[in-house]
Amino acid sequence: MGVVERTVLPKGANPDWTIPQGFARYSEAEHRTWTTLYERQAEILPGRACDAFLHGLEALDLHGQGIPDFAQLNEKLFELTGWRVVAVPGLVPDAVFFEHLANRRFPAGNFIRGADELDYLQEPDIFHDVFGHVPMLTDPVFADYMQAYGKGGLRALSLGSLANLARLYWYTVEFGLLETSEGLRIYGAGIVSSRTETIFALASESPNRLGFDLERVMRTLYRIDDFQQVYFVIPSLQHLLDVTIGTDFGPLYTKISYMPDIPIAAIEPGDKVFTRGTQDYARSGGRLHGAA
Ligand code: HBI
Ligand code: FE
Repeated sequence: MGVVERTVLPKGANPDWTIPQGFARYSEAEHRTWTTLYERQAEILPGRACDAFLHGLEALDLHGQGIPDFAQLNEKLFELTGWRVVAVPGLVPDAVFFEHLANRRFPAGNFIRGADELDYLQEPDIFHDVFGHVPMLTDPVFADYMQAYGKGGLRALSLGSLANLARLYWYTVEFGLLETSEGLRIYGAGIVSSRTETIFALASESPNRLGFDLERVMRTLYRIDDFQQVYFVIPSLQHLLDVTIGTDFGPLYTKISYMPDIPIAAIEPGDKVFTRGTQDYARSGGRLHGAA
């Protein structure tokens, strides 16, 4: 995730960093912020988000009347795929994060962004985590993928190859696109929870859009401070699961450790190119220069 992760267990947190959600403590203003963010996304996601995401949103009844109560949310989510959302104070150490995923628990920040920073925040808040990530966990294939990713993360930590695996998370779970018969659709949480990047990721001529390849993605650098300069496209959620389950990551980590990282905007000879981007947005200075 790139932002500075806390390493000292916060006061009052459990050893696995979970805390009570504190649902009763949310103010009217915080509930209103959720509803505002939800309504903005609900308006633009049909035709842009993939079916699995839209079905998940419906199934979990994240209707937008304020911040969801995890207790109610978990009854529906657990019924569907055995996943639960657990409240945490923010970013948790990688080992803690992977341990939760490996056990079908999704760690979600319990705080929500301020009304003055609706469009962009560095650290994931409850809207990014719950609206962005949780609907996809209602899809059985993606639910299996996220658990496999968690198990892989624990292994990557033991092999010292976390950076490569973090790129896989970044270019799929956070910023992934899916190829469908109606065109490209969004499944990445970082895109689907952002009004501006939801538009940019599918419509802008600036970024590259390339076919997903596990080794390619794990060698590709990423940025955390602005829209992505490349999006990777999977042919199906099943493909992502099959590739992750079917790969022995040990030898792959070793192989790519001898290879150079791939620059963010590069197009490599073996790439399947959906969009050869102009990179105009990044070149013009991106978010910091008001371009979009
Ligand atoms: N902690 N709460 C939380 N949410 C994340 O998405 C998260 C995290 N810790 C580490 C992390 N993500 C990434 O660094 C790993 O996916 C690599
Ligand atoms: Fe996220």
